[in-house]
Amino acid sequence: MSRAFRCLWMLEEAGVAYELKPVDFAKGETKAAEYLKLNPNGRVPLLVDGDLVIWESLAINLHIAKRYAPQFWPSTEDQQSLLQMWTAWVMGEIEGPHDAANKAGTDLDAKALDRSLNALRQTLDRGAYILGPDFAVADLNVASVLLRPKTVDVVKADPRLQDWFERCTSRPALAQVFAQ
Ligand SMILES: N[C@@H](CCC(=O)N[C@@H](CS)C(=O)NCC(=O)O)C(=O)O
Repeated sequence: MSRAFRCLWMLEEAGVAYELKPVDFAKGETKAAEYLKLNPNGRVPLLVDGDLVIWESLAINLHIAKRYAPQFWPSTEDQQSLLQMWTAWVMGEIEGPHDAANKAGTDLDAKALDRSLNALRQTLDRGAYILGPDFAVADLNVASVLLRPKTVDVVKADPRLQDWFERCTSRPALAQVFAQ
């Protein structure tokens, strides 16, 4: 029940073997000295992959896709730049206001969210998925941020967005994560 599910989803899509080490932030385990050495932000998720220690859920996903799942990684530099754009967009435009509303204990501004989602509508007018005809890490990153209680209703209110969202979130790899 944390943003770690995003990375588990990516790992399942990639079909790569991994070991899940639960860290209970409610019990302060992310603020323990040993954990802070790995992630000075004191947050989950965190991935250790050989010598690489990487945090930030969506950056972790870019790493997993790039290293282990070429089928989900864009083949051209331009597409890779667009992938970075969508990842930055969903963090700044969608997750940022969501977290701010959570912290303030207020409702999310659904109208503002709906306006932000115009960017997604526009790109989905051109293809079945964000960067083209196939599901890829851009879709996983964007859908996984939208898969939050306050945003999901706004997404599902629009049939075009809902169709893409359902295709992403009904993937067996995500079901596998929730079955764990
Ligand atoms: N931008 C970070 C946010 C990480 C984050 O806020 N994680 C939460 C759990 S979903 C956490 O560890 N909270 C514990 C805390 O802030 O003390 C990411 O996407 O990885």
